[in-house]
Amino acid sequence: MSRIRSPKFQAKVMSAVEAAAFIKDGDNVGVSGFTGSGYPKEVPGALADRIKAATEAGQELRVGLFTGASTAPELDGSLGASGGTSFRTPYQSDPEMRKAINAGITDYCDIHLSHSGPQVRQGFLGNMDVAVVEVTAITEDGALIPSSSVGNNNVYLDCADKVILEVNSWQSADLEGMHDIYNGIELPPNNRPIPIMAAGDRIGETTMRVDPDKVVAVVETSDPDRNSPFKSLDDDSKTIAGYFLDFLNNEVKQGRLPKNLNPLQSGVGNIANAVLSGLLESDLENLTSYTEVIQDGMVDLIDAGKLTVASATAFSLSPEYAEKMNDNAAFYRRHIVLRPQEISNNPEPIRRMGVIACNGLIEADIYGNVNSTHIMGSKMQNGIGGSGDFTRNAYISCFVTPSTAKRGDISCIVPMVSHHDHTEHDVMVIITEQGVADLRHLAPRKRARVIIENCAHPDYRDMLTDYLDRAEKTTNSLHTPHDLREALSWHVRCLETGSMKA
Ligand code: 0RQ
Repeated sequence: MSRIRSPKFQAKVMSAVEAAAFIKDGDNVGVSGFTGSGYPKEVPGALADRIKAATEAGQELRVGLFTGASTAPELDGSLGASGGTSFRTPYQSDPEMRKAINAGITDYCDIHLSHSGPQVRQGFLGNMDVAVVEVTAITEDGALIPSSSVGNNNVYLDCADKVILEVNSWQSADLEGMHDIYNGIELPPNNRPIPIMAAGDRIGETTMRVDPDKVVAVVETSDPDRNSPFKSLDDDSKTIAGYFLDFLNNEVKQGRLPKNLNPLQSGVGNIANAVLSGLLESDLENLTSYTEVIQDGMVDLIDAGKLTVASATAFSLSPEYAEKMNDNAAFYRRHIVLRPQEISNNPEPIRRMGVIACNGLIEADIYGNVNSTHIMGSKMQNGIGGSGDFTRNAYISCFVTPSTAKRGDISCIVPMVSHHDHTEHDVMVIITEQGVADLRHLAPRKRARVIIENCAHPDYRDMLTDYLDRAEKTTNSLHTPHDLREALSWHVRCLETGSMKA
């Protein structure tokens, strides 16, 4: 059966090149795509070609690019390399886009994922000119069946003047029914409570709406999502996962968490995936997840019957698991709900359900402030993504990281973070392969000793202790002792010599 069941939409089928011609210089373009899934596969490449041709002809063709989160080489890669992206928001992780951002070619506005859709609705980010959204199918009456991510699609479809749809037959037709599209978000003062009481609650419709008169083009594709494989689990990741599990088990023992825990949120990356693998080997049962991405580890937990339901906005699967999802979507849709990111990352249900958040970091300081986004204070890595949405509102907020980076040359525990994303007020637990720092109920000077003792790598412990001792002396033990002359000399030393040890 055709994936485009509506004759009205069938009449708008055209090539990607023809569709991309609807995008003009200066347009803001809202595209689908979240952590390598559900992004348009054809139109961005055609747009990048137009940008290159325009540049060669001495003409200006630059666009503002709005997504759900990170995408893939066909989108962020090609548009980043083209030099034609004047603005980018929110999370990204593509090397070409990162290069354009750090070179100042692309203005990057690193917005919390839960804020990005609402800020478009509110008009804070300018007019939304064109939406380019991948869907699995279009029904007879013009409803859109989402694909492997929802992200901000509903927002871009609502707000854009023109809409281009990519219908992707690689996505499983059985994804139909997995999504929960809530259309109840209004602008203040008309907003209403979001009626989600448990991770698996369904409160909306399984399809997205679009005004058919706004749809200018429909493009067909059968290209797969480009998800990258996770690295095989190394010893440090396994150790970190073990510490996280011990911590959770102790919370259960102390009566601070129920036996099946509270809903879990798990960030992107290899360590987050390792943590999920650790849960697989644990005795924990009947787990739930209220998170933003479904990773391989979560699929394993569903298969093992340990995770009853996972709510997210997207898949973030290895190629092998993406195929598995495609083959078995009819089974998984009984356990997975994919929602718009203005719901999956919304502080209200996260706080109400007492989500346990677990995210990666670049560096943490001895007081528990966290930098998730910048290398050496200046170079953008990926962005804050959903880590702030979950960390600030979690029942228990955890960060997991190896204690060092760059083969041990850089300590991930530093005197003062070189960029602030999550403050000490939001960060409850830090875990490295060295151990766990439970910061709850600790005042700053005690936090510092615990973080150095339990989380810093032994190669850096003495240096950090020495810093703290001297800072206490210099300030006469004020509330949060810092020697401001010394604090950032760590990073300066590393910039000059390539190593903090030098
Ligand atoms: O550099 O790429 O040159 O090798 O930073 O580090 O170890 O690969 O990091 O994949 O675990 O991600 C914070 C980036 C960690 C991620 C971050 C260098 C390191 C490497 C990447 P290379 P790793 P991971 C839900 C939640 C924000 C968004 C978020 C992230 C590169 O977790 O993007 O949490 N978080 N969202 O060598 C200098 C240090 C360093 C360092 C690492 N201290 N100093 N370089 N690196 N630590 C999902 C979404 O929101 C969608």
